[in-house]
Amino acid sequence: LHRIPHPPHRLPFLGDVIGASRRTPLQDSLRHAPALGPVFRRKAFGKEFVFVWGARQVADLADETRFAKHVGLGVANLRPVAGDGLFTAYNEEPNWQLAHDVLAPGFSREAMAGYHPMMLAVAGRLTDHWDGALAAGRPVDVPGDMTKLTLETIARTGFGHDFGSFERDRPHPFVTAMVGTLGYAQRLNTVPAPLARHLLRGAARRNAADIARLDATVDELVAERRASGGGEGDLLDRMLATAHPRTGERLSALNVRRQVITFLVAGHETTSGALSFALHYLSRHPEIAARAAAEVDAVWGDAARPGYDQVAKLRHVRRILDESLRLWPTAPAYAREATVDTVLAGEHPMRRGAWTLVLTAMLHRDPEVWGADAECFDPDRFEPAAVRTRAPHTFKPFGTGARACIGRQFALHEATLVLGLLLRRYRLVPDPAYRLRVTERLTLMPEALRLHLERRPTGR
Ligand code: MNH
Repeated sequence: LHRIPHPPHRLPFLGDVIGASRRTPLQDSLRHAPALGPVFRRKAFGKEFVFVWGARQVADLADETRFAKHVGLGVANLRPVAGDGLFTAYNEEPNWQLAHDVLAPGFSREAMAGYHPMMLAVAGRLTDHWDGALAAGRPVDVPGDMTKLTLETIARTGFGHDFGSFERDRPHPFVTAMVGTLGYAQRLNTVPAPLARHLLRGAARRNAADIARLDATVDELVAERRASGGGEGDLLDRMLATAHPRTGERLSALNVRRQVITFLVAGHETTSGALSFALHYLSRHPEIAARAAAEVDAVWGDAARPGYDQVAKLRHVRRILDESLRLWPTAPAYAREATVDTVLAGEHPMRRGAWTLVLTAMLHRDPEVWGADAECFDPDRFEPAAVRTRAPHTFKPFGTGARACIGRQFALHEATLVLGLLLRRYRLVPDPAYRLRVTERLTLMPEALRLHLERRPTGR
């Protein structure tokens, strides 16, 4: 460990806190990374972590015979919220494999095609809302509206539930509680453990109230479904009624509660951020937006309701999403632990159980992988020919291995569909004074992003 570089000016006890901010721990790490190199450590607020972002080292960490997901830091802090739900379960917890096997068919191609009409309907609520803003000459609140959209999408497709997000002036209490628990989980990382109980006493009380609110929302939604008897064939039906194909085992009532919270949170916050960053970049690159809009016109024609198969054909729109997730992977890091005594990338000895954080956001900006213009937005990096020549494991917005994102196709279908609809209908006009600032609450979101809209004359 002592051979791994760390920032200069380390203070006794407090560590590397000079220039560190509790509100932006990830962006601080990005600032330190280039000078410290592909493997470095930071000590702040009583804790020391090792970060990895070099392509060679990240590729080695993807070896599932020696490494696995580590439930630590932000993820571990969410255990009181999400328990042994899929995202926060320990690898060896039996409910992980059980829930994974029961829920995986809910993300098959057929299942996704089944969600498509509902996704379209929710997107229609968004364009109604945006048409209203356009008519009134008001700018739209991009992150706020994308959060409404993605929450409604996962709630309706997965659970047959309507939060009424677009009818509300203020976020649904479920969203406020969720934002509260994510923020709290992040703050726990920035307070030395022995002091946390004292420093965060008030916040801990609010967090308990937030968790109670999440539980109550979910219990209500489950009770509704039990009363109606199901038959929707959605995620909730699978959770309540599907037995494991081999063992016949079912999810317990308590575990169902954990899974519903997990999917409602994991299923919308990151997709909302991805869409928001994409819309920011599109507003700043009108030539890229025009090219993508032309693709939508060509592929969709003037079909009022694009079909499921017409979404994956938007290759350029999809590359815009990939490029946004490269610069701002909205889940900006993931943790890996050694499952055997081993040596990372032939250099760093790790004992079984030792762990490290993969800084995806930095991996995605490594000039050795992405070139000298790595900081620039350029969707052509994801042209097939360019992808083929890049080393494997250099683009990891959805994590890696057995514990990688189960909702990847869901998110990409939803986001491509929505970007397609928006690009076809509107021209996005940025506020020239806006400078991108990024809010961190475990996930990333562009702060206070507002855009003006114009109707595209040819667009539907
Ligand atoms: Mn998602 C795991 C990123 C959308 C449900 N997700 C992960 C991981 C990353 C991730 C990274 C791995 C974390 C880790 O290793 O600790 N997820 C994203 C991003 C988007 C996203 C960037 C959108 C863009 N995720 C979604 C959607 C859903 C979802 C949509 C559900 C509908 N994700 C999950 C679940 C897990 C997960 C569940 C945990 C999977 C497991 O461990 O088995």
